[in-house]
Amino acid sequence: MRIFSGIQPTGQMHIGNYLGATRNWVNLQNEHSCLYTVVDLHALTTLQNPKELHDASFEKVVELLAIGLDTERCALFIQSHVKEHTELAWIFNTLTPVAELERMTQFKDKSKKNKKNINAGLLTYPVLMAADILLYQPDKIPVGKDQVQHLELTRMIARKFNQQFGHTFKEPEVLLIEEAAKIMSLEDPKKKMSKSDGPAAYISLFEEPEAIRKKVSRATTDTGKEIRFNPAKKPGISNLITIYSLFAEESVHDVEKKFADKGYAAFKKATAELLIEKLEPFRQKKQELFKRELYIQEILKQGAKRARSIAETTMQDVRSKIGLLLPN
Ligand code: AQP
Repeated sequence: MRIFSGIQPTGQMHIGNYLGATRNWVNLQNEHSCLYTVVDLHALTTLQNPKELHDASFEKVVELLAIGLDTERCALFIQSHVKEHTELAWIFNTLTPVAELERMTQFKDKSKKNKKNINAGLLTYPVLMAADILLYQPDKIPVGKDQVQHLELTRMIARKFNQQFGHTFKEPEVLLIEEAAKIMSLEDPKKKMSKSDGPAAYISLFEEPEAIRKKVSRATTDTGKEIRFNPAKKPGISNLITIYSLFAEESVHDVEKKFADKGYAAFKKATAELLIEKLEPFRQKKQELFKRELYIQEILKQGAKRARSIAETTMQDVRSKIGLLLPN
């Protein structure tokens, strides 16, 4: 099976990104042919500071290696190193109805958050994402729930292209980790955990122990005092139970039982200590890897080479199918 996925170089990876998507990337590399990319061009829709984008792209690669991606077993590359992404995105732009893009939840959310810069890239983001994916003809895409709508659009674009120009693209399927598909904000547990809601909303995977203690202890909880999983009535505690259960690798039921006679304060303390223990190796590895710039550059060179070889084959087929006059 071929697996493909991407992550934006905006801010540090948080536990929502990890539990919902990137932890699965690490597991999948053992059994499948995996391509993973840091989508720097996507980040331009919200991050237009050259130094920040440059540094964040390098940092994201370091983070992915720190959590366990092994480039002997997967290809890791930077989106902009493979030019075919933008070429295919342009072609897909001409097939995608604007109305479909305007109804995307992420576009609506991000337009609200970026009122001063509602650029065309925010609207066409899912078209570039469709190009990222379809270039590699993957079977499955491991993502969090927030990306499912974009995946449906990707499948629609693939179908439309195939109908119009002859069968070219596979329709890839989404791969969700059901229990982790949507980790919620610590501040407002009715919203997904998101970097752009500010540092109190999320826990970075590389957060200092003291900050983890503070953030968990301040996490919004609900009325009552029982540790009971009920996302509708107790969204705050349920979110913490989910986080605890996934990091401890214990079922939700076992977590409820373990804390049955404890209050919120004791449960939060235990959750913070568990996170500190589980995240410490990532923090250390990240510090080590930061110093190995040449090694990282070599990894990215090899990753792009592997990605390009697949992307070029797809694009040759696409160019000829849509009737572009090919150079000699
Ligand atoms: N809260 C979440 N729960 C589960 N999965 C999540 N993902 C993101 N948030 C959650 C998944 O992480 C992968 C990488 O996502 P991204 O690079 O698109 O990051 P993002 O969605 O932009 O993350 P943020 O924090 O929400 O960033 P901002 O605030 O900048 O928009 C994807 O597979 C995503 O599903």
